[in-house]
Amino acid sequence: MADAKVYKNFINGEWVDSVAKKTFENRNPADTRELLGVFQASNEEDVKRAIDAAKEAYKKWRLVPAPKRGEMLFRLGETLVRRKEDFARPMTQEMGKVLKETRGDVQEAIDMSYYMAGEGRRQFGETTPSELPNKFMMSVRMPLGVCAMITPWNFPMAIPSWKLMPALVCGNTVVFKPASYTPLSAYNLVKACEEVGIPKGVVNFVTGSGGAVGIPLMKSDDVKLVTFTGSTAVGRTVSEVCAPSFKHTHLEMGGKNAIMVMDDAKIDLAIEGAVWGGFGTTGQRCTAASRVIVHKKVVKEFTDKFVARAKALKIGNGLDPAVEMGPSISEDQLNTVMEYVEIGKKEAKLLCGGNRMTSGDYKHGYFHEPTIFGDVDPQMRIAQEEIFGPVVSIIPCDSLEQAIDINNGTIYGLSASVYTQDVNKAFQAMRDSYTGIFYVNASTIGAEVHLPFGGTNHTGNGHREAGTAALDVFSEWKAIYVDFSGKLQKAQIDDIMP
Ligand code: UN1
Repeated sequence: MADAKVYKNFINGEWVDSVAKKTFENRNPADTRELLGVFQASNEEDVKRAIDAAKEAYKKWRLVPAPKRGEMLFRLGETLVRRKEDFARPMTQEMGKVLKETRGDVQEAIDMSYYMAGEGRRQFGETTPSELPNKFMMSVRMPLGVCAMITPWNFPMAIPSWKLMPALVCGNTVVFKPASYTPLSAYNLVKACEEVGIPKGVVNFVTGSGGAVGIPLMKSDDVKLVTFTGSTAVGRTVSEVCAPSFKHTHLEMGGKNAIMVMDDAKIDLAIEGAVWGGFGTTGQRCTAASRVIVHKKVVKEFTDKFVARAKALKIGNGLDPAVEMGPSISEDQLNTVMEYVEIGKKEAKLLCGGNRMTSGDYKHGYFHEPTIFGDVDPQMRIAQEEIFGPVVSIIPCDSLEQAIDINNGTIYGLSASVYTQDVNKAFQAMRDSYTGIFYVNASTIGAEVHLPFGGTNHTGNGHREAGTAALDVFSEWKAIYVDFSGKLQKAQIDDIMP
């Protein structure tokens, strides 16, 4: 601990210690002997200072022309491109996912920077004819003010960027509380904002727990919007704490996503998708494919090949280029995985995996074998509840209609996919799956930044991030009427027909 780097909060353009001078450690989940840094365990007073700074900075930032704000985001994108490798490696160290994936995570932040930079010159409103003569009508987007961002550890730079870039281009200022497991990637993003000259107070960064930092953000009258990505349980708290003041909330929560494999599917392709969707990011994506619904005619072939692939996956430290799957993020998360494996063993048939890995170097990390259950009934707990780990359930089905019913039969609705060669079936599945994202002949993961991202039911609260949909979260519409007739005109009342 003596020589670990100490990282500070960023408030009003200054790097500062937390008021209480308390800190917490950031360790590598693949090898907990490795201490990556020490971060500020902030409290309500730190939060207040950050909000005050953001409120003050908002006065000027909202008046900076949007194309100029966009240019700053473009420069931020350029910086992230240059530093991609510098940011991907520490992300693998603090989060555990393999280097290819952390490069992708930084890339998603780059994509979002460039995309939202362009919105600096769009943010289109509408003009429309008035029912009265000599009257002009238009709608414009206006910023909200101070936005609080509470972000998860599974996409330590990508998800913050989904929130930060649209918030900034719309003219808001932000207080950013990152997940305590991945504060280093968040720090790197904020540092890049500082480097490209985003004015002081526009982006503030406060690390610490949900209780000490998150709750005061949600309760502050000066915060206009809380944007949160994380578990459905915490999302409910955000919703409840923000409700009394009618604060805007944007919530992205759990998923229990399914791949549907029809009897005419290209089975090997579907297996590639199931391996990537189920075990990529160690199953720790809200878009992970934790259910595979397979037509009975092909379920045996699919299962045999899928299990063989899972058993062959190379597990380890994500910095090793040969490794395909890293650890779980924490002891707690690993315990959750192991509890669900125990539940699964009672409910269904364990086909492979099922154990924590403790031999050799594994014993210093939170590693778990890729695990597959077969003959799973759609109502079983392992098929209903989000596990957020490398555990996949195979659910046999008789038809596309039944597969779609099973797909729709959870409390979530983020992402789903179908593998079929029949265009009619593909369109039917696209239409009838009640999810925010749908794929044909691809896995449940791989959303790009320029289409809306989010889900139905308990996955979200009706909002979407990314794409132009994000602008609807981070701005409010203002309808403007300009009467240049020089006289009182009454809408809905004056009869102007000759
Ligand atoms: C998440 O799962 O939390 O589509 C985000 C994907 C990624 C983003 C995932 N582009 O899987």
